[in-house]
Amino acid sequence: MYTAPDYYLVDELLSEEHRLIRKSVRDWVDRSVVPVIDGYAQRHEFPKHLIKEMGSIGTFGPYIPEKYGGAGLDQMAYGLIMTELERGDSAIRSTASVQSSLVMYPIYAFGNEEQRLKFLPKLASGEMIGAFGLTEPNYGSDPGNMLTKIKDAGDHYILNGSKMWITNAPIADVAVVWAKDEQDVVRGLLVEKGMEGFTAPETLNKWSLRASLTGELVFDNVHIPKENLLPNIKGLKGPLMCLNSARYGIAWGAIGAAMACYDTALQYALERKQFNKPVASFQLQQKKLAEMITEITKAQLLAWRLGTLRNENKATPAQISMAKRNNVEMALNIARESRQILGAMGITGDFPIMRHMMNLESVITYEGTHDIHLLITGMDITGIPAFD
Ligand code: TGC
Ligand code: FAD
Repeated sequence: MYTAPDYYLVDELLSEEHRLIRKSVRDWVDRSVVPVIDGYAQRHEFPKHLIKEMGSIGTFGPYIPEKYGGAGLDQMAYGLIMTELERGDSAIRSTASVQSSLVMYPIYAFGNEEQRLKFLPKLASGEMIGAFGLTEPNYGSDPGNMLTKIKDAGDHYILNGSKMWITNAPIADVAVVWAKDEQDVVRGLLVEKGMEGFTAPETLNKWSLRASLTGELVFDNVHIPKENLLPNIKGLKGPLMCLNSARYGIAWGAIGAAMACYDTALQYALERKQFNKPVASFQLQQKKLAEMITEITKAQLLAWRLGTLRNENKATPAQISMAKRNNVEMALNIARESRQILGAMGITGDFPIMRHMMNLESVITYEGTHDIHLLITGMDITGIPAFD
């Protein structure tokens, strides 16, 4: 039975509505994700059947207005949902992050009313799946140098190029794709499944996020109708604004993975006996557990404060970078320490720790690597960009 760590009574900082939302997602994760997710990860398979359920419990676009199928919730609710989903598996949270922050958000924020009405309700319900194409084979941390291009051909654009490492690409009905126009300005496009010249092959043999689908987006002279251009954004700040929202969600999500590992390790250490004593009675193991709960508590407070700043529209991108970087590293360290507390049992799929640890190796790289977020903090405090 899972017990959510709350050492500093952070729950008291939440509203009754927040706690109810969290409970409904927590119950769903216990019912629908926890019992099956190890099998999907072992088989390197995405649990596609969960998508509609995720839509029905409101995990897609929770902060998008109800008019467009969202739940009209605040940023704190979004964060709490992400924590619960990632307690199940980072793949499940990834799907919700991409759908909410990287697909629904840009359509809502940068799209016109027709685009909003056409896509958002179906994305909210899970009837449609979205993907976000920014990273390219040769440009990951440095998306500003992207090679994917659009050319104006009168009543349509012609799109050429490719994107790599794209979550949900192989099953996406619509992809928000970032490409440069003939003036070298980054623009956002809605590329739909079935458009001629558009393919999305799967990326196989991953050791991380095995229950998530990853793929490429390949564009070979794809004709994009002009009405599929996102009209209200120009420049690299468009995709980066989407990343602010997704990185914020990851800062909360990583806490869920850390909590699952800590809770598993604590229970195991209390039950497992060596030298006629519970493993939890040894000082070395208590040090590990005590440090874990300390780090989880700090991460919770960071996320909570960031949530209040987001609700007040005051959170800066650099503050979000700090929380994403800190909380993902915290979760990865806790996964590694927890794994050791379980000894050999820690490497099996009977416990969630190894799966979380391997997933977090992607989480620490995507949405901006650990290094890039440090450089963003460095630039923020010194005023000097050290990227190039
Ligand atoms: P730079 O010149 O600094 O900025 C270009 C323009 O963007 C503005 N800007 C931002 N705007 C909003 N939010 C932010 N976070 C912003 N950061 C920068 C900036 O003010 C400027 O605006 P303007 O009006 O002056 O043009 O850009 P740069 O080329 O030097 O790059 C800066 C850098 C390295 C920080 C940035 O490019 C970066 O963050 N790189 C990391 C790339 C990244 O995070 N990729 C993620 C791909 S998506 C993904 O991983 C999804 S995983 C999903 C899942 O499965 O969960
Ligand atoms: P690179 O940019 O090549 O970096 C390699 C190394 O160099 C890193 O350690 C990096 O920190 C370091 N480095 C780079 N630049 C600097 C610098 N200036 N100073 C110091 N060190 C530097 N992208 C999408 O667009 N959409 C998605 O849905 C998506 N999903 C993903 C899913 C998974 C499972 C994974 C693993 C990735 C996904 N990505 C996605 C891509 C992800 O965002 C990129 O992998 C990430 O931004 C890093 O780019 P890269 O892998 O090309 O590494």
